[in-house]
Formats: sequence, C-alpha cells, structure tokens
Amino acid sequence: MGKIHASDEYSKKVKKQYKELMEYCKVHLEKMDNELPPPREDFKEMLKERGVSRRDFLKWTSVMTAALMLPPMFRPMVAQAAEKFSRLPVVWLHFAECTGCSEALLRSSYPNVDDILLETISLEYHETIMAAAGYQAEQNLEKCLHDFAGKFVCVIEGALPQGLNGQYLRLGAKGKTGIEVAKEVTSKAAATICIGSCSAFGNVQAARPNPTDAAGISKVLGIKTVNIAGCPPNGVNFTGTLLHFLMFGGLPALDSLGRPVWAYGKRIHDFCERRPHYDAGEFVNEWGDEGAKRGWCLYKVGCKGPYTYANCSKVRFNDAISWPVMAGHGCIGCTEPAFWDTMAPLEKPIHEATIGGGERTVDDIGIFLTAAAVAGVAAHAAATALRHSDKEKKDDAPHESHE
Ligand code: FSX
Ligand code: SF4
Ligand code: F3S
Repeated sequence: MGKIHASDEYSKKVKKQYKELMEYCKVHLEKMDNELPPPREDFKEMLKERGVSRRDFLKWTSVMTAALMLPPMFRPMVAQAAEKFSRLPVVWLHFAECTGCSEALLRSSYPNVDDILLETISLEYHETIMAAAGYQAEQNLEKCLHDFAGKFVCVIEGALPQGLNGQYLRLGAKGKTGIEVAKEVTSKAAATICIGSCSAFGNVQAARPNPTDAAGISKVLGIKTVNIAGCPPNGVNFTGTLLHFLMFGGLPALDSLGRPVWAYGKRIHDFCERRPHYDAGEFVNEWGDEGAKRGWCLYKVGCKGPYTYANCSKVRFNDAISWPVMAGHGCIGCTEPAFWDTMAPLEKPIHEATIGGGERTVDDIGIFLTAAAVAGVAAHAAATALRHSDKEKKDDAPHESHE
C-alpha cells in the first residue's frame, strides 16, 4: 500500500511539473510570436502546396513530440513551433569541412515536414547558397548581426584550424580568420548550434596528424554549443533542436559532449534491427558471404554501433527509409569525437586493434563488448547524472529546457 501511495505521489508531482512546463512553453511561444520577424510565407499554405496533408502534419507532430521526449499533450506546442520555424533568424557559417552537412539537409529527393522546415528556415546568411558575394556578403552579415543581435541562432559547419594563429583558414573579402569570424558571430547569437562532427569535435580536420591544429568550436572558443554530431548529421536532430529552442527558449538537456540527450542518449546497437543476430552469435565474416545475404550482424566487418551514441537506428535517414547498417555497411561511429582515430580500422572490429587481433570467439567478443559498453554507459550516465543534479539544484522541473 505504502509503495502504491508513493508512486501516486510521484505521478502527481510529475503531472504538475509537466503542466507547469506546458504553461511556460505557451507563454514562451507567445513571446516569440511578438518578437520574431513576420512570416515570409504562410506555413499551412506551404504544406498544402508541397502535398503534405493535415493528417501527415499531425502524424509528424506526434513523432517529433515523442522524439523530443515530451508527453503527447505537447503536440499542439510542437505544431505552433513548426509554424514559427521560418521566422527564426539564422546565420550559418562554414569553416573547415566538406559542406556535406548542408547538402544532406537541404537536398532531399521529396519533401517531408522536416525538409520543408529546413528549406524555409530564415537564412539571413549562408555562404553556400546565398547569392551575395565579397563585400556585399559581409555587409549582409553585419546588418544581420546588428538587426538581430541576441536573437538569431548561429549554426556552424566545420572545424577551426588554430595553427599559425588561425591563418590556415581565411574567409571573405576582408580575409578574416575563421576564429575571428566565429568569435564575432557567436558572441552576438542567442545560441550556437554546431552541425556535424567537424564543428562539434574537429572530425576529419582534427584526425591524426592534424597539421593545422584544428578543433571543434566549443574547444577553440571556450563556449557552450549544442553539438548535432554526425558526418553528416541527421536532419531530424537539427529540426528537433530548433523546435525545442522555439518552444522553451533554451537549450535541450545535453550529454557531456554537448549532444542533445533526446537524440544521442542511446547507442546505435540498442535499436539495431540486426541486434538479434548479434545476440545469437550470427555474424557477417566477409563482404558478400552467406551471413551478409541473410542480414546478420556486421560487428566482425567493423560495425562500431556498440560504441556509438546516436538515434540512426531509430529515426533512420531520408524520411526513415534507411540508415548505414540497414544499407549493409557497419556504423563507423561518426557521432563520436575523434572517430577517424579511435574507431579505425573502420572495417575491422575494434577489439583486433585494442586486444590483440586474430579470430575471436563470440564469447570473447561478448565479454569485451559488454565491458566496453558498461564503461561507456557508466561514463554517459555519470555525465548525464552530473548535469541533471547540477540542473536540479537550479530548477526542479522534469525537463531541462527553460534555462
Ligand atoms: Fe564535417 Fe559537414 Fe562530415 Fe562534411 O559541413 S561532419 S566533413 S559531412 O560536411 O562538417
Ligand atoms: Fe547492429 Fe552493428 Fe550492433 Fe551488429 S554490432 S547489432 S550491426 S549495431
Ligand atoms: Fe554515423 Fe553510425 Fe549513424 S556511421 S550515420 S553514427 S549509423
């Protein structure tokens, strides 16, 4: 009886906190409505024109609400935030990278709600797709920093080379270093979102031997960034982060690496459709073998899913059509810092490099992976718990959003 009573009390407390959070969200959305520039296009009309029915849109709000780890009562708020999406001023910077992140987000074969949102985002400045060049482009940036100071979101693709005082990367008509541009823009932004593992952690530019001494934005500038890791990252994780920002005006709960917990809180391995084969010891041993034809686990041909925190196996890519492991190649761990160095060789199991190589039995692999996974989960849980306890001291709400 005592236990039931305690759980009733707990559920009442949680309900009350969610209600308060919803009130907060409503007030914040209203505030955004008054503060944001007017819409350039009518969102509902736009959905209609692109063939997205009301039913599709409602379905999308349910998926997104669940993805953001919010209860269903937040669906109308997610819909309202989506309507405001195209009004949020965004400055999008490019540093050392391949531009694959922009390509992945902005080029879709057919539109779903996420794609439409990304297409209509209010890009005040985006070096890859804007028409302006040279001094005119710099003027656009200066105007935006002035007009939307403290209100725009800075999105960054690419790492910052630090060697020779940043001289390996000079940009624009005035030849400023990447570090100078990044400092100038992020200091005026309401929030900085690093899109892709390059801006988040340095990625390929920072891989050994890292001749330009490249690193991620947070490390170089010493600022807090939201890191939408992946090479390239999943558009859903970016859309969700912006929706969260519109709904609560703050950053979502982040793990110790700055990644939103709602998107990067679980391992690829935990939701992989090949997982039953891993558990049964059924592995692909070489490309094209019988196991490959049967869709068995890719661990022995290098899958790093057991060490990689991301939601690829859950949300997939391109309107949930597929993801790397489904397409037949192991995960290379692209959402983890320094994965080019730590996950290499990419088509061999990690244990061959770390515990001596050679053929291993499934039991060996299991023991090694379990130990690695426990260590990873423990580190992740500890970091998250630290953040939570830190936050709880400030705020007893069930969701770490309105910071
Ligand atoms: Fe990096 Fe993005 Fe990989 Fe490329 O810009 S995360 S190299 S997909 O393009 O930054
Ligand atoms: Fe899936 Fe890779 Fe885990 Fe195998 S090792 S179950 S392919 S994530
Ligand atoms: Fe990257 Fe692995 Fe997902 S390679 S895209 S984290 S499946």
